[in-house]
Amino acid sequence: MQKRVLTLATIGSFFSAAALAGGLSFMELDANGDGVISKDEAAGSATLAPLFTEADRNADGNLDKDEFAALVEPAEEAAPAGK
Ligand SMILES: [Ca+2]
Ligand SMILES: [Ca+2]
Repeated sequence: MQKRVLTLATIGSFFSAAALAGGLSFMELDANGDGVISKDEAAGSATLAPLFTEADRNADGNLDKDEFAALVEPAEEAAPAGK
């Protein structure tokens, strides 16, 4: 089960993952409003579920807002400067 999730996350490149996740809303995904997206909450999203393991950078089983932001927003430093 875990292995399958990892494989799916690995197949999608980081950038396509970010593009996919761009349509996600943290508040919608955080169903119980505790400020983090648990694995169970992520499982409710066909888009986020396969990305969860990759997105959970500190591997605590929850996506906090920083981890979620890193997933949905491609690295800012890669964007052209000025606007
Ligand atoms: Ca939650
Ligand atoms: Ca985490």
